[in-house]
Amino acid sequence: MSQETQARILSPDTKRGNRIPPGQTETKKWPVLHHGTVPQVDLDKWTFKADGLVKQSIELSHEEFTSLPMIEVSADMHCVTTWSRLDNVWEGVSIHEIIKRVEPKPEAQFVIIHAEHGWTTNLPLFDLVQDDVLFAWKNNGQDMTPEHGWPLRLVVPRLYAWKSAKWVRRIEFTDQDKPGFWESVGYHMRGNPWKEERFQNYC
Ligand SMILES: Nc1nc2c(c(=O)[nH]1)N[C@H]1C(S)=C(S)[C@@H](COP(=O)(O)O)O[C@H]1N2
Ligand SMILES: [Mo]
Repeated sequence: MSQETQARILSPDTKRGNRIPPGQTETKKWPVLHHGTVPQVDLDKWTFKADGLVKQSIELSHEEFTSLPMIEVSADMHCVTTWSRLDNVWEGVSIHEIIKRVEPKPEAQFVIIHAEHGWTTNLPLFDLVQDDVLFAWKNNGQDMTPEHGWPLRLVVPRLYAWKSAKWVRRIEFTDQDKPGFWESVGYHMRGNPWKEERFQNYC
């Protein structure tokens, strides 16, 4: 069973006077966007792993993961295809719960997020360890549908939403910034919507 919510966090970007980043348009709907098909997930076989350059790798069952302390984060969501959906309330497990269990080594400056079907995305460790980053299975009071990433999705509110991996299964801590799925076809290695970091600049 899930724990009671331990903390309510407001993503700092929700306090901006103008909450819509340059080139974005607000949508009230919640579009579904991803590469490939929605995975069929068997919760009995599902595991969450955190490994790589860490002091202690972990592997958790679905029951173990959803028994970790929960937080609630209010945050905006910005897709690089130009839609922004404001005021999402996400519920799940803070990134800090994972970080304190694995203890990344000092050389681990980047992470690769691994999702079902081998889909990946990369980001700097700095952006992952912010207080508004969580692994969520609820949005606005309800369990997410499989289309939106159930049973578990990463939410990194301050970067473009392609970093918020749906169907996440593993975090790999690395010392090199290796491009993930979209990054390897030209999307930005960081993806800050306020700087319009949509694509890499190739020389
Ligand atoms: N596993 C996986 N996660 C993914 C994607 C994907 O292709 N595969 N697409 C990303 C993109 S581009 C966006 S905008 C958001 C969309 O989330 P939503 O469908 O819940 O709105 O999921 C992100 N997470
Ligand atoms: Mo996106």
